[in-house]
Amino acid sequence: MIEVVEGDITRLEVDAIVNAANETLLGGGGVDGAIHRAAGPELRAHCARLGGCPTGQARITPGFRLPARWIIHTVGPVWRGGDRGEDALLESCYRESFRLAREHGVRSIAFPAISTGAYGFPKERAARIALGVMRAHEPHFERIIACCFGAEDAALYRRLLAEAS
Ligand code: AR6
Repeated sequence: MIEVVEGDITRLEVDAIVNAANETLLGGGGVDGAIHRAAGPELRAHCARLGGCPTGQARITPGFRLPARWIIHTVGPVWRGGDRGEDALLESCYRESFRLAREHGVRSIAFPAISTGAYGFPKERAARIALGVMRAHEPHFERIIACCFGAEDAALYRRLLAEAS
């Protein structure tokens, strides 16, 4: 079942949360910064050993001080106008995150709106891609959460979910 939750992803009590990281995996601003602050310095030390992650792929780490057991770090595409493969790369982020989640026995997972902050991906276009991959994975999970940072994003996700049902 897909749920829309408004708020800070670091607070969610789920098996795994997804991080919108950059290719270094060493932290940054936005949701990445919030996750690193909440998980504690052990996360950066652990990530430093992973050797980065290419755009469209994902890596998994423990959640350290988070309520979530796992953090799945994925690197969304920087929006460059839409004809540089951005849609396929964003879809790949969601798919690869789900693939790692299933490999690790994750039953509940929360995603932020990957690429729609600093990386500038248009929000509705990104949400349609996110929800498409989430729907395809619904049978394999107890809870799939679209974690929205702000009422406007939550309203967008709720509208798109209602449109589809
Ligand atoms: N919980 C849930 N969502 C959040 C939170 C939070 N605590 N904080 C922000 N968001 P962004 P990107 C939302 O910029 O566009 C970083 O510096 C935010 O409102 O975090 O993929 C990385 O290191 C937006 O809807 O990620 C990369 O360099 C969404 O999360 C770069 O930013 C994504 O915004 C990645 O950019």
